[in-house]
Amino acid sequence: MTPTPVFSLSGKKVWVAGHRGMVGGAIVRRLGSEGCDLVTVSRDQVDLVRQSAVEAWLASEKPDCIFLAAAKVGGIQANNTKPAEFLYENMMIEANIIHAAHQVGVKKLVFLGSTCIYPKMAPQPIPEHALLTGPLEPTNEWYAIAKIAGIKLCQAYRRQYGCDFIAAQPTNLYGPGDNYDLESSHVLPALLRKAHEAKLSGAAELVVWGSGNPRREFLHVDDLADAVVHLAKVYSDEEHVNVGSGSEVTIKELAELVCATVGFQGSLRFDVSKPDGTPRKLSDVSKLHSLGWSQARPLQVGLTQTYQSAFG
Ligand code: GFB
Repeated sequence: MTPTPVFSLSGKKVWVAGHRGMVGGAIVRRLGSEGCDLVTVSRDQVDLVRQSAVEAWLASEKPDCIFLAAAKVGGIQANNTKPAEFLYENMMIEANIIHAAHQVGVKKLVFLGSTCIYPKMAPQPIPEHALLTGPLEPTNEWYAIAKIAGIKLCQAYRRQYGCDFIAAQPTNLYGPGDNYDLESSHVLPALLRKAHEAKLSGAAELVVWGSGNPRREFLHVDDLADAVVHLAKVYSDEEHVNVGSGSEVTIKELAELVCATVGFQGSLRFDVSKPDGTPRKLSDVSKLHSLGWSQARPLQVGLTQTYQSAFG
């Protein structure tokens, strides 16, 4: 059963922070059917890491609602090798926006986190209350700490000032607008590109980082956008909400699925000099389902759409 809406987007001024990114871009597309007045701003105009720039922008625009999708993001290698950038930029962006949103009286803010906020050895599927119950996965603890701070900022501003700020935790995402750079990307776009290029060059094998044993859950970014717009309308509480598909595959299974989708018939070679990262992170999505959202498309469907739009 869909809960009664607590916030209407219709006719509201809505700022999507991070609209050039994969997530922000998907939220902009999704908001196209909500009848709201959408505003965006480029990095050249407002550097979100600078507090004075963010305060001036929000004081002049005074949006009713913000989707906070702006972030420094990357795959396992980028996270592992640029800890300062991932910690500093993400903390600054979210602190600047959340504090200024409170100052100008923003009525609803949706903060986007990540499932890497959970302990490395969290129970599976991971319930929301597993947050801060154990040590983090070292390859992405910098990003995770920043995202945990973002959740806590939403909670603190709600407690102290009564702000209707909520947090959603997306699982591993893919889809239009993804990063296909092999050093800094996530696994799914990396494997799509590697398989495509291997097919074109007639290569005999494709290199997969790590052992292939870690398990990951994947959600198409348009499904994520639909879920967070739904949460903006129906959810208003302190606890963050997991947003995932509820199903997982091993990296080896993902690589096989990608090869079948692309039509690459060579073999897989596992490069164990590369890190595996967290062994498993499957979201417990029962809270999201109880709030009336469970529309995730199957991985095979989303993978085929993504391959066709990126390389077709
Ligand atoms: O997607 P990914 O980079 O990030 O890697 P995480 C997931 C798994 O895929 C790891 C393996 O076990 C990688 O070793 N993998 C195999 C590959 N081949 C490749 C490849 O060619 N490229 C990449 N990138 N991986 C990220 C976090 O963790 O998840 C972020 O670092 C964020 O902070 C994001 O939370 C959602 O899933 O390990």
